[in-house]
Amino acid sequence: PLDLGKVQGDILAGGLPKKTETCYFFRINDAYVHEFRTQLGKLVPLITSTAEVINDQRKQLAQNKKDAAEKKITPPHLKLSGVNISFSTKGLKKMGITDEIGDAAFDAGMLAGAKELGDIGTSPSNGPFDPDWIPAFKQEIDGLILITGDSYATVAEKLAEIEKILLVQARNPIIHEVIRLVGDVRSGKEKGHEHFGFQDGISNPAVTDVDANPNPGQQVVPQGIILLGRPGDAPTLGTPAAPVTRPHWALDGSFLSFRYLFQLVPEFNAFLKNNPIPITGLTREQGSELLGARLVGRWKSGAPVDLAPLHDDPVLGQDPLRNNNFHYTFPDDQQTQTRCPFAAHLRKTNPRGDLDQFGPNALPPHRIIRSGIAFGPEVSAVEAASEKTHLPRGLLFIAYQSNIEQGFQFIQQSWSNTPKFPPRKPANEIPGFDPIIGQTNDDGVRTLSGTDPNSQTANLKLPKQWVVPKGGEYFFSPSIPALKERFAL
Ligand code: N7H
Repeated sequence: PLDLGKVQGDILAGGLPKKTETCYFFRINDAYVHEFRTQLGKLVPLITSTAEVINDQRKQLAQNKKDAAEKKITPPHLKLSGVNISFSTKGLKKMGITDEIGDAAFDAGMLAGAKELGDIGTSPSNGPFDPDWIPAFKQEIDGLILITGDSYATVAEKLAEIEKILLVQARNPIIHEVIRLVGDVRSGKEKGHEHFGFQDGISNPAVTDVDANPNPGQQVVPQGIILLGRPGDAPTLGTPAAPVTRPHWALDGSFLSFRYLFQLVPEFNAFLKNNPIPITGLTREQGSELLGARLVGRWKSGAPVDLAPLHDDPVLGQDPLRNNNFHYTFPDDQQTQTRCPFAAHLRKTNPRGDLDQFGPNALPPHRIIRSGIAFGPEVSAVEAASEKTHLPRGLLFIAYQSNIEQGFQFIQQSWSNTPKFPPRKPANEIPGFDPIIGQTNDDGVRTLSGTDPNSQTANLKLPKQWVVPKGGEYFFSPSIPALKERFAL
């Protein structure tokens, strides 16, 4: 049976505790690969397991109860932190770990697949597609260390310990920092909301025998959808007749898809302002708010439009017993877009009942566990007034899955970027692009249909992008025993 003490802590059960998170991308110094592997053994005790995460969650709950009982106005927060480590295909090769892991997308790396992901870029006649990414993500990145915590001080302390072990400040450092990205949970009433203003982190699948009490409507997936080597895991290489078997050290690891996504918030807000949905009884402002909700599939509070089609319902948005209990199967939603556009971000990335016609096994392989965090400052008064982004902000997107082609890559390419998806719709109806992350790097224009419930076949023309990918990579997050016994020397 699965031992949660062996699985890295960001993957399951809600992930590492994070008010702030540092993503530290590194390259192993070519001359010190052996030293890296010996020092890795000293790093392992710092790695946080899922069992520790669950324990910390219990502590936090108990503390909250105590604070409430003592009526503390500003309770002292618990000092919580977490560390995880993962490796790119380049990192594994560099360490001499060359067994076939069984995932073609991982082996190729994200840069090689950027064109197929729809990222914007140029195609020089004499070379490969060159996406508009920042230079750091076009360099060799061997690994990613995630450091999370309740404060910058806690993260800085942990990072200093790690840098000491890897001699980062020494004359001959064992690793080089390629880039460091810092994400922060937004504050005040925007806590837990991403930068467009919507509550995030509501819907992740539950995992068999890990999440004991799934919420109503929350899909339960076999462990192998997220963890390699567990029931339900299916490598992408090999054939059904001759399947690839994972190396023993892959057991209980997971692939981490990282995307550095900028969000054009003032531009998004201006579009909503200029295109309110005209509904009798709604003000222009309410019409704009409704458009935002129908593009995402949830209101800013988290309330799903499938359950709250015309007005936000913040109580529903915050109620875990109800806010995932919908399937796009109301009679007025199966063949129409009365409640939710077919191409809304939520419906594209988890079509729920739209795939019922293909049986119960159609959806689970495409579920991922999202564990990202917002980065960048709040929109300034100048940006809001000029309706133009000046300061970088967005999402450090992290998703876990056992199969990248079926997980992140499939959702982005075959669903969000594919106008004819999802399939349950009237003949000839084209749902269009996922308005949040759907993208195309040919000259195509992005549209989606059904934003206006009273004019469902009308197509709304969208700007080229509101979410701009600036980099990313695929990593493998090994089990803690694998780190000790196979990766460290
Ligand atoms: Fe998305 N957003 O603010 O619009 N996402 N997402 N996402 N996303 C979700 O239900 C957002 C991105 C998924 O189970 C919510 O937990 C933004 C990528 C999936 O019903 C919101 C960005 C991919 C779900 C957003 C972004 C996905 C989901 C509602 C980029 C995969 C669960 C919160 C900057 C390729 C769907 C919730 C379900 C939910 C937003 C990226 C996938 C508000 C701004 C790249 C599977």
